[in-house]
Amino acid sequence: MKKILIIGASGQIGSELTPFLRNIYGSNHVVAADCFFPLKGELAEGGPSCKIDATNAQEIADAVKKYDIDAVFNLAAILSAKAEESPMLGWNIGVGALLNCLEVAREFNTALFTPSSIGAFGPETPRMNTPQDTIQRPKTIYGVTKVTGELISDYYFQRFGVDTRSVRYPGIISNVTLPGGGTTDYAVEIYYAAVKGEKFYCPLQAGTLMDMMYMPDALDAVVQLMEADPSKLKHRNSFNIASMSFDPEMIYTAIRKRIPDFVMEYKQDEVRQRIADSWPDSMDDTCAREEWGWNPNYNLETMTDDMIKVLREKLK
Ligand code: VAH
Repeated sequence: MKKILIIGASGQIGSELTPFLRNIYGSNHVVAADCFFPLKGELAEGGPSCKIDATNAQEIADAVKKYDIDAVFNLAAILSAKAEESPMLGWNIGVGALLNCLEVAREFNTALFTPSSIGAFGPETPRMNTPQDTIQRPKTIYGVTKVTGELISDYYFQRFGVDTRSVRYPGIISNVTLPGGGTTDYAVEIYYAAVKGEKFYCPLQAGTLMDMMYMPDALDAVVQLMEADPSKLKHRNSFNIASMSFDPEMIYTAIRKRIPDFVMEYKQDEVRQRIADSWPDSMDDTCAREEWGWNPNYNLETMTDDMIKVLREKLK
């Protein structure tokens, strides 16, 4: 990869992936794009940026030509809980933007990364040690867009040779952008409440296990996969990747070890609970480890140390 375009740069992943890739590939080699424009802070000041509405294929094509792009990161999506409020918006962004990116990648011979998610699985999927290749019948529009995305991206690879690659992200925990309508976002909100000294009302019930991942590992995964030797890839869209699995009680306990007076109560959110109950408890990521060397660094304890340290600095 030499010249990279990040679509959806101001989202949860994009806002950290952009500076991360600029550090590796050079500030002027990573173009940050979003429909919310102008961008702010480091996204705008740290390198080139442009306005792209990912549902407009011409805007994507114009940027690929203007900046001589050889790799596109399509991060445009409406997250799971929010998409249930507007299913057609979830579909139009999740699939419409991807189809535009696939056509541009085919025409201009760029590589294309589009994240999938544990949301691509459903209640019929084996919950523990979810296999790489298994049944996928998600019950959310978000999950339907992710399965569609995986299938159409594999098709563009097989039919047109487009270099499409993807990972099934667990819930990503980060300390830069505030949560945006995801089912796993309670695991971000809880740290903010704890550091601010506020009681936290958890929207999911005890025992709701889900795969989770700290943002630094999520960023490493993207570069490792996109830089992987294509001849070693038996899969492409999309790899299971996992690092930790926890429920609300486990993260609450980890935080109270560091902030003993932190209090959490349960206040169930029906929509998020229904979604979380349909997702795996833990995924098997052997294929990612064997095919491109996936190997996460963070666990619940080390992530909690870092989240509290960074948020104490950020919120003081
Ligand atoms: C969501 N954070 O909750 C996203 C993610 C695995 C979950 O896709 O919708």
